[in-house]
Amino acid sequence: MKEQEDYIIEGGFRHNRFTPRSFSKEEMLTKSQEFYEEMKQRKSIRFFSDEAVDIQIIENLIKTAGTAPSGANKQPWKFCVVSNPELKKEIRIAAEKEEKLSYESRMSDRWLKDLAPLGTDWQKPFLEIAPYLIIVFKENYGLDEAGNKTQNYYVNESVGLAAGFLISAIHQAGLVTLTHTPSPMKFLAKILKRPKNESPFLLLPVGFAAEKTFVPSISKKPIEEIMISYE
Ligand code: IYR
Repeated sequence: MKEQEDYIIEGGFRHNRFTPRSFSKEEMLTKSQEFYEEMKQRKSIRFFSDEAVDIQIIENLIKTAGTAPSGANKQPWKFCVVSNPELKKEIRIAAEKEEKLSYESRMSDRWLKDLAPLGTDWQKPFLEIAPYLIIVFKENYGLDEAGNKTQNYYVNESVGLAAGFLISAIHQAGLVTLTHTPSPMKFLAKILKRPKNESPFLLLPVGFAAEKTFVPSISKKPIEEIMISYE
């Protein structure tokens, strides 16, 4: 019997043999159903407990986010993991300053009305209470060792995908989060001393929900509304 090659060379570049995972039709149906059942339990949580979380879990979550696809595999993301209480406090103060202005004068009446069912306001105590804040940064361009600019591609799409992987991993690990976007959020780059090629993308407090947490009674659109079939 001829040995299968582990890799080939295509256009001068190595391509490794891909070993597909193989499941029966029944297993695939069960797995897809179970994954859906698991993911539909995910809720955005705004009330956190201060219970500690093992940093190894956080590292696994970020490794998972780092497996996301990205334009030309540039992986134009950075994940700042903040557990330092002084830094968390500084972030809370800066975020609440912007959010207060937004809620009181920058957001339209229509926007405030759309947000009403979520029960949000400018106060963000979770920024100090959650054991970790993961601040996702996008790299608008890269910098090589010599400090020269390199090109990144589809940066928003790529970082959005990585953030989706991260949120799914957080949920799968039994933790909770909130996709928080203080606006404007330039203060995060300053507080965290990020280089000029990076801008803040999303802030995720990560931890456990506070005891007796309530979440908005909102629902997701049914399949008929989101899937359009072309047979
Ligand atoms: N950034 C604000 C406001 C806000 C905006 C949207 I759109 C939301 O879905 C939720 C909140 C805040 O974090 O409160």
